[in-house]
Amino acid sequence: MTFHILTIFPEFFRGPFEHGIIQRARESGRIAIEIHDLRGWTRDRHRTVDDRPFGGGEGMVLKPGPVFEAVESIWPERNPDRRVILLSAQGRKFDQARARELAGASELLLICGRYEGVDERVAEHLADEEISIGDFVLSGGELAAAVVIDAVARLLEGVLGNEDSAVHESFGEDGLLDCPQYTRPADFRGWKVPETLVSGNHEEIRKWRKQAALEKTARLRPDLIEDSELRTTK
Ligand code: 9D3
Repeated sequence: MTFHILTIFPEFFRGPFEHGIIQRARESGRIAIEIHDLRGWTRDRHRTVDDRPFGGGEGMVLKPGPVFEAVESIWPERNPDRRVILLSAQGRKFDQARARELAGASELLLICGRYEGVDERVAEHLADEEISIGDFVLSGGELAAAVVIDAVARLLEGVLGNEDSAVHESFGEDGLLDCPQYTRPADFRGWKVPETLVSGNHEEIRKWRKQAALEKTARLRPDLIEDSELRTTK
């Protein structure tokens, strides 16, 4: 899959995709990430990408012109497998289900919002969807774009090694968090690894893990328990 990022901070992405699983996926050609500088589609001497909001108010708004021209030149032809996503604080909240859906596209183009916002005509007439990564305020869409790309890329065929299948992750099959994990030493500063895990009894280990996952989910993410009960009783 090819991911395109449209941003006024192309240097921002020097770091995030140059490590680990994403780096390996790029090297093997399973994914490509192209960074596009929005200022490349401005026409004035100052390469202006923002302007004051109609109706007054604080801050600046990303102008529609350069954004439309950029998308239309990156993709002269649109088709349903090429999805344009606007990252904005007003978007629909991103989750694993949305990541799975986006993983079905052939190419994604992520527009990173900045300033106080993006001219609404981008959301209405250019983007296929508007996505937020959660209910907190970021300074722009760049970190959010990196989050979306990471979550989508690891769902693609061949991106994860087979010892690490995406099917078995939290928010996978049962909608619960993963069970707690431990490694050596078995006694660290007097805190011991649960007896069952070192017992070698695989049936007991399986039961312990299921129970521990349930307890941890109930404690940290009660919302997930309610959702999974809703699913199983319907
Ligand atoms: C809270 C009122 N406004 C800020 C003074 C609105 C606002 C505008 C622009 C808040 C954040 C931003 C910049 N954020 C993003 O572009 C953004 C974002 C986010 O802030 N939170 C979660 N996901 C995303 S995706 C893009």
